Amino acid sequence: MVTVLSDLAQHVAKGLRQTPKAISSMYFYDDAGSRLFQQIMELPEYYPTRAEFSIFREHGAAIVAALSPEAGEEFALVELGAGDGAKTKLLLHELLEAGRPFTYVPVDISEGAMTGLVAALRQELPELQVAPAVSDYFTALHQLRTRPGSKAVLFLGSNIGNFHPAERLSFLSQLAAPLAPTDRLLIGFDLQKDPRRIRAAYDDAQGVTAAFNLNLLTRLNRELGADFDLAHWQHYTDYSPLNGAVRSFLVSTRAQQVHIEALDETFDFAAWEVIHTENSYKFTLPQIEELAASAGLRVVTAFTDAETDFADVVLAT
Ligand code: AVJ
Repeated sequence: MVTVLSDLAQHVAKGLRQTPKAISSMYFYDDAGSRLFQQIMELPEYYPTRAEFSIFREHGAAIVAALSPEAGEEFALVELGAGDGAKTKLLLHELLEAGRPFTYVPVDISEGAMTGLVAALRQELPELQVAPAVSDYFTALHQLRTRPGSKAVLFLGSNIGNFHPAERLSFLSQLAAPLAPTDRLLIGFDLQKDPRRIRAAYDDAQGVTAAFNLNLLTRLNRELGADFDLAHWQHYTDYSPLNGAVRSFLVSTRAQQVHIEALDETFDFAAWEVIHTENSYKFTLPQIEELAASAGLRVVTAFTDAETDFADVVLAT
């Protein structure tokens, strides 16, 4: 019998056969995961969203001016990983007020998040032209290459922090490749700061981040017929100021076996063995400059909040 395995099944098979075991944070975002991330953004410990909000409130007009082509030419505002688009709405308001002709192209991997965003935009900004796409980043990059006309690409919220350093550069180079000289890229970077604040942002007191991480196992149970018993798994996270990486893990609190029906395979977990589920890198401003230069991009302008917790950087080829 030939079985066609889903992307998720193939990824999990590979990730759980390797040492250390790992599953990509991309798979956090089923509809429940997207809703949990929206709750994370409201947490007192999770400062990045509020910091980026404050940058957009303070510098929205300057950001919009740096993003849109001068001649009043029609352009596409493409947002990768749009989520609930809450922060982007500030920029959309600014662009509409400035009378810039554009179409908003939100891209997100979660169908539920996209449906919610489109409905909210219809309501709040009925004059806005929206062309949504439900896809992962790689499909989105492909569509970007084939999209004619001027564009500005948004990659906010420190989503870039999820990439390993090597993948980060290759992703950024691929983002840069289809850009014409007047096109722009706006990227949000979480900055290195008090390590205790960073760690707390990924291990909140209410346990919402734990629920977000553990939801990955619920997803595998539902979508792949796995039998993870959530009573024997824990969320754990650490931050290293040496490389700026927050790493998140699911910890097996006892020796156990997990069967995954879709793979027809049983996996062994030793007591305290982990599944590495996420990296969230934090940056310094010199690192951002260096990254941009390596990808063949120049920094047009960079905006930070008053506490220098976060940076939104406008880049061009
Ligand atoms: C959506 C990738 C920006 O890394 O800060 C939040 C996801 N993970 N808490 C981040 C996340 C745990 C978030 N990003």
